[in-house]
Amino acid sequence: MSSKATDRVVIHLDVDCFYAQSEILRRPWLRDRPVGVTQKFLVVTSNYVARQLGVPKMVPVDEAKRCCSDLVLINGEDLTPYRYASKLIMEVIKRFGTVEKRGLDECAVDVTEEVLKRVASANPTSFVGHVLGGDLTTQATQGDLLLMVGTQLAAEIRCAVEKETGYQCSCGISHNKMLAKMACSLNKPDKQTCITQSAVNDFIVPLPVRKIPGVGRQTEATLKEMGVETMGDMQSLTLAQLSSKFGDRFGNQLFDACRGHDYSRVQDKGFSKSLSVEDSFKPCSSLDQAKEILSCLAPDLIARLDEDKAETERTPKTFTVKWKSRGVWKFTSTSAGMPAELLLATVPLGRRTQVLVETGLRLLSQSLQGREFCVLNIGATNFIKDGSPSSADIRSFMARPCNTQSGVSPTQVRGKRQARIEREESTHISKVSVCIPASSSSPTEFEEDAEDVSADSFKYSFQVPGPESRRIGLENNSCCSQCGVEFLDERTKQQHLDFHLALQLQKSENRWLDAITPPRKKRQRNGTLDFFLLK
Ligand code: DCP
Ligand code: MG
Ligand code: MG
Repeated sequence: MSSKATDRVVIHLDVDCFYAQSEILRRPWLRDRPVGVTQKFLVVTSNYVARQLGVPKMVPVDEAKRCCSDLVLINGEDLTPYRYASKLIMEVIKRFGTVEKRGLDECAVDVTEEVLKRVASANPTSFVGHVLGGDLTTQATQGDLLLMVGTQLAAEIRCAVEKETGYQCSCGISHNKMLAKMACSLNKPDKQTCITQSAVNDFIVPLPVRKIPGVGRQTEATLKEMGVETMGDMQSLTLAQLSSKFGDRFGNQLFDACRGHDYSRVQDKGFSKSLSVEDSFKPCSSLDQAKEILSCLAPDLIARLDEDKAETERTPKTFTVKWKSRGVWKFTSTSAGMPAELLLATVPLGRRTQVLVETGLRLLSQSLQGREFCVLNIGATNFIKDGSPSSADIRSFMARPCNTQSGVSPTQVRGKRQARIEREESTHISKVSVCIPASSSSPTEFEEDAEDVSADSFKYSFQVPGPESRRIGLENNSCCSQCGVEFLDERTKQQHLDFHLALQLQKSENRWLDAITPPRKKRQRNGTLDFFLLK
């Protein structure tokens, strides 16, 4: 056995009956009663009292009620409290090592560093919790000693999580992510299990291949054709056989996995690359039904986008809609530029929902072409980090749409940049005038055609065709000429064009600053652009 296989300690944590615990923590009087959490017609999870009375996870509500007439059912369709709890729990766990989140209620933690420190200072002699691996008192290997300390740490983590958040969870401890996860589910709730290296093979041989991460129905079916149903069966296949069937990468992974090896590191993968919400329902094909479903999903996605924004300070650039038909495993995916209004917390929820539904319907009408669908997923992806001077300024610009009549007159503010946007009624051309005073001077009045780069202040102006000028014939001209984004209506069109206006403004200013600012001072230029919008 290579030392690489046993030199790390990984703990997998999974919260016990997560949604049910969350509901019970908010209603302590339900603690000893059987509780099921429902989404639509399903009990998605049940507490352990209910499980003992025969109500497992993921059963139809009717069936659950038949098993246990006393079952207290709580609607769990609003995921907000669970997401919040998840965040709190993960924060606690992060103190103990590198955390890889693997779902709302579970994660892997690499605790090797802390374990090595502790092993160096005191010789461990016993495990905490359940252990697979026979009598270790006489012949503990170096790997077993590491795992012993790992089990102590696991107990500490579980204790900290419960003390600080109220949630009980179970843990698996082993030398890699795959084994730790498998160990975790062996004893629940509020327990922990360690799989030592000497126990790995006996443990793994009878397991069905589906237990291997990445093995889904399709791979399972292919393996079955090859006469392989268990991990033990798979051990009889050569690396060449597996690679020729599944490709080098997956073939290698399978070859290792059926021997209990998993060399993938625990990685903090940061924030998820996409956010989405999903619903399944009876097959339907009409756009009216799609509209109804989209309207239900929209507030949830919007809430998640707002939460994500608050937590991660990033902005998604792409809006996605995916759907699939009954009996089909793969989603059909379609996407569009993220409508700016959808992301603005200052826009009323009703309006944001409307924008989302309209965008979703437009995508679906092109993609569905009358076909039936029974799962719909809407989401956001292509996140970019906020905080660069330009995006921050564009944000504030967009928060004050240009079509407001309540523009503020430019005031003589020392040291602040000012921009003035004037809409010419007759030509529908907007003129943007910018004045950037040097710190020693007050801004002077804007001048006609100012293009004067003086030492005291900088003034320039440029013209952009205003939204008004493009209003003529929206049907024929419903795409942005600058980036191709489609406009849904006049309002989104105007907002989008204002976005380009702000971008142009910022670019011009940056170009100028780059030209005139000595390198030492360049970094200081991320002040706020003040927009004084005149009509
Ligand atoms: N969940 C869901 N739909 C699924 C699977 C899970 O809504 N198909 C939700 C409900 C669970 C939560 O995710 O509470 C966590 O999933 P787990 O599989 O970890 O299940 P539990 O935490 O409920 O129970 P356990 O004690 O077995 O971990
Ligand atoms: Mg769980
Ligand atoms: Mg889980």
